[in-house]
Amino acid sequence: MLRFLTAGESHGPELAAVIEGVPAGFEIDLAAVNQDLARRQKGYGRGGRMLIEKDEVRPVSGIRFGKSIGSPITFIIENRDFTNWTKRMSVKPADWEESRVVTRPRPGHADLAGVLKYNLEDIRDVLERASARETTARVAIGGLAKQLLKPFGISVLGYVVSIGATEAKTRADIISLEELARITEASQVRVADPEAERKIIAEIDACKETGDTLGGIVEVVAAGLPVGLGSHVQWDRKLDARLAHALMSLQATKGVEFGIGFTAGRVRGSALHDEIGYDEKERRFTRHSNNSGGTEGGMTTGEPLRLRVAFKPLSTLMQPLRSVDTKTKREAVGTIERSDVCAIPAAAVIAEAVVAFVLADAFLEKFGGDSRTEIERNWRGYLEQVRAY
Ligand code: EPS
Repeated sequence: MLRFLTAGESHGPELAAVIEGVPAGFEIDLAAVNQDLARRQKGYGRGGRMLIEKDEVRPVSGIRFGKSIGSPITFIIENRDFTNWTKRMSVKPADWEESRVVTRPRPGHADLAGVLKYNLEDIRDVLERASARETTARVAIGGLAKQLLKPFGISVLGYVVSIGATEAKTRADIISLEELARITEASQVRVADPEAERKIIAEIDACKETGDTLGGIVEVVAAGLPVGLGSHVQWDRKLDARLAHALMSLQATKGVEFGIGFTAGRVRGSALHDEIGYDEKERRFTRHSNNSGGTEGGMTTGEPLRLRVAFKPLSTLMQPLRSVDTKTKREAVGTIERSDVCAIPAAAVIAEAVVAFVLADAFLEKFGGDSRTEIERNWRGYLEQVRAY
């Protein structure tokens, strides 16, 4: 239903995103999209690049007078850093310089597999696109997706659970997503736990000192979902599978888990499954727990969606690991590129965006129509059908 493509190199002139399948009649708040882009730029542990960039979308199609018109929406985002890279990222053959060619692949990066696969001499041809700079476009797309969900009472939030070995309290006592959003937004590392925040900042400083990097785990929660998004009938329609696919496509992702995740493989069924109840007043089925993370049979249960994503530490180390020069085949160390020590606070915003996109896609699939009015009619009718069941 909803699909997108992104394009652009990290140090090229611009990034682009084309989003197809946005129905007509949705108010598009560009300031909210830009706010998400600003959230992605924040976070303790970022390198010098974020001081150069000020990410903002330039919409060039699909929106008129503040509303979607049903045609593809295109966002352009400028790479301000390009002015420092005009020669190195030039499209002109005459600008090629042998001394600029990158030949020392970084362990953990797309560098080596990329040059071998595409038969390229310069690792830069691979690293520019493999770069997590691309996630800027995905956050803009997610920002748009959130605006398709918001009128139907669906909200999505990403925050940090752990960085390195330090785990933050997840604050199960905070029940409203708005409150959790406010608290994690105020944190330099997007956690809801000041004690953990202090430890994490100290750990990031220690890693910076030794030229090392840090990974972490983020959690995404979505509230307000109706029962029945996704489907049990076919492998590629299962919502959790679609979410895992989208999340695993993020740079540096190593794992995704739903609800209690891998722990599900270590406990008995009686301790795991979420027992069912019924609220007579509200006329709705309820659950006594949410260990599933809000999906069963590849469909939403109507409980909040809760998932976690593990990201490995960044592969650009200022104290580089052993590698081999692809030209000389002699032992060398990985290339040093300017980079971040830790990008996990940004990863939380990115994972949130990716989840919002998949949910918007599943929502449109269920209630599909060409206009907001049509979707709203289908949505109301379905909610009444479920209540009357
Ligand atoms: C990245 C390397 C760094 C990061 C970049 C991702 O860029 P640079 O080499 O220009 O300093 O800052 O992330 C972003 C630019 C961004 O917007 O998130 C990498 O190699 O993946």
